[in-house]
Amino acid sequence: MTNNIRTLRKQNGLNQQELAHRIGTTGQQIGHLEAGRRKLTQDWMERLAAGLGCGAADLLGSPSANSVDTTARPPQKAFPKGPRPSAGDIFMRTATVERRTKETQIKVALNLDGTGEYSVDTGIGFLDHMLEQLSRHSLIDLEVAAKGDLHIDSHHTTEDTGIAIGEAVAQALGNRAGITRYGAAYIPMDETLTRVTLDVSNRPYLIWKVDFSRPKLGEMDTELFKEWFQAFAQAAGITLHVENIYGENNHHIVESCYKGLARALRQAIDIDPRKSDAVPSTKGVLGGSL
Ligand SMILES: [Mn+2]
Repeated sequence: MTNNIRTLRKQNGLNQQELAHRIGTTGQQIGHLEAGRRKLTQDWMERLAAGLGCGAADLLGSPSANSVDTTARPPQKAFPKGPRPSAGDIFMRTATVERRTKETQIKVALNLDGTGEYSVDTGIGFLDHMLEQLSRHSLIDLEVAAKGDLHIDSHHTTEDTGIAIGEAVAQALGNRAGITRYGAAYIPMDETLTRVTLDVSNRPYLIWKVDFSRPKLGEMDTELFKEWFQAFAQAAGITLHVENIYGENNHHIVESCYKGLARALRQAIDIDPRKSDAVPSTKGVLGGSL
C-alpha cells in the first residue's frame, strides 16, 4: 500500500461506503484507491482530502508510513491556522459531483471560497436564474450542467439539481471544521420580505413557510421550489428555515428565498478566524443526536 487513505478513513470513523457518499463516488472506487489499483490523481486527492478533513499531502504515505503508530499522530486538521484557503492551496474547499439516473444526468462543480462566478444550464430558465442568484450572493463558484426528462415536467430535474448541489456543498465542507456554522439573512425585494436562517449542522431539516398565488413562474411549477430546498437541505446536511414574511409578486418571493439562502450560507460556511481548526460543536463532531 502506498497511501494513507485507509488509515485516515479509519481515523475518521468511516467505512468505505460512508467516505464514498461524502465525496460522491462508490465504495468500490474507494477500495480501488486504497489498494492503489486506481491512480491517485490530483482531483481524487482533493476530493479525498475534503472528505477526510485533511490535507492532500497527508494522503501520500512514505514507504514506512504504514508501520508508524498512527495513533500517535496529531489530529488531522481540515484547514491550517491563519489565512483562509485560497486558489492553489491544497486545502481548497471544492467538490465535483456527477449524478446519473434514468431521469437526470447532472454535473456540479463548486468552490466554496469563490467569487460568485457561475455557469448554469439546467434546461429550465427560471431555475437557472435562481441558481445564478445563489452563486452570485453566496460567492460560491458554481457550475451546473443538467439534462433531465423535461418532456415529462421539471420535477426530477429540479429535485435532482438540489440533491447534486447539496452533495457538492457537503463534500466541499469536509468535516466542517472551522466554519461559523450558523447564518441568517433578511432579504427585501420591493414589496417582499423573506427571512432565511440555517445551521450547517449535518442535521438536515427544512421549514418552508412560503406560499405562492400563481401555479407557474416561466415554465416552472411554483410547488417545485419547496422540492428544491428540501433536496438541497437533505443532501447538504443543513437545518434550513425559510419564511416569506410578506410579499405579493411570486418572482420576488422565490428570488428572495434563493438570495436569503445565499447570504445565510455565505456567513455559515465562512471560516471563523478565532476557531479555524475546531468543529463548532461541544460534541466535537457535527451530526447525530443533540
Ligand atoms: Mn429575478
